[in-house]
Amino acid sequence: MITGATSGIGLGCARKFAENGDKLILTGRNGQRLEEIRKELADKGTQVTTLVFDVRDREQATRCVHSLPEEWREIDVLVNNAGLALGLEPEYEGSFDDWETMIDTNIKGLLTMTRLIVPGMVARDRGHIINIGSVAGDAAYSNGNVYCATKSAVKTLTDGLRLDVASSAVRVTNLKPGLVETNFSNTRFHGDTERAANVYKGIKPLTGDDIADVAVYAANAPAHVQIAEVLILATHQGSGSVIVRK
Ligand code: NDP
Ligand code: 8X3
Repeated sequence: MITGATSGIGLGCARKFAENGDKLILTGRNGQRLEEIRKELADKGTQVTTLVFDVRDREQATRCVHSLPEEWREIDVLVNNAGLALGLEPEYEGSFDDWETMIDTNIKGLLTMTRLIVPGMVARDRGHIINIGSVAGDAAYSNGNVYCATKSAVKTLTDGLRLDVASSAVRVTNLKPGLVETNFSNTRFHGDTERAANVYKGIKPLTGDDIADVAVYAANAPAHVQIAEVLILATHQGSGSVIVRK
C-alpha cells in the first residue's frame, strides 16, 4: 500500500514495486489520476486496486481501508509517503493554515495509516512500514521550521514504532531523501512554478525513482535485515542547508 501514489516519490514507488512483481494498493486524493496509473500498471500485468481518500480525514481513511475486499487485506508493505511542505518563510511570519495542513498530513495522516494497517501486520507477524521522512527531519534549515519539525516527528514516530514492534517480525524503515525533483516545490510555493524550478537549478536532483529503488531494496532485504534508516542526498548536496550549484 502506497499513500500519495499519484505523483513524485509515491508514483516512483508504485512503478518500482510493480516491476518487482508486487500487487499494489495505491491511495491518493485524485481518483482520475489514480485510475490512469492503475491502467498503466495493469497493462504491464500488475494487479492494482485504488482507494481515494485524504489522509487527513480519519473517518474516510478508515472507511476506505475497511472496504478492501478480503484478498487485499493482508498488507505486507505500507509506504507512508503522502506529505507536503507549504511555504518557506521565517517561523514568526508563517501561515497558520499552512502549518496546520503540514501537521495534519505529515504527522497525523501518517499516524492514522499506521494505526489502521500495522495491527494486522503484528497479528500476522509479517510486514514492513516504510515512512518517507526527510533530510529536513535531521536538522532545521532556514525558513523550513514547521516542515522540518514534521519530518523530525516522522523520525521519532518511526523510531518509536520500531521499538514497539521489535518483538514481532515487522520491520520499520525511515527513508530520508534530500533534494528530489517532484511536484513538491510547486506545492510548497503555492503554484509559483518559476520559484519551484529555481530549487533544482545548477544541481542534478534526485528523482522519485531513485528513492523508490531504495524502498524496494529495503522491502526485499532478507527477513533478518531491518534497514532502519537511510539518508539519500543528491551528490552535490551536503545537508539540508548546503547545496552546491554549478
Ligand atoms: P509530490 O507533491 O510530487 O507528491 C506528494 C503526494 O502526496 C501526492 O500524491 C499528493 O497528492 C499526496 N498528498 C499530499 N497531501 C495528501 C493528503 N492530505 N492526502 C492524500 N495524499 C496527499 O511530492 P513528493 O513526491 O516529493 O513528496 C512525497 C513525500 O516525500 C512527502 O512526504 C515529502 O515530504 C517527502 N519528501 C520529498 C522530498 C523532495 O525533495 N521532493 C525530499 C524529502 C522528502 P495530491 O496530488 O492529491 O496533492
Ligand atoms: C524535502 C527536502 O530539503 O526540501 O523534504 O526539505 S527539503
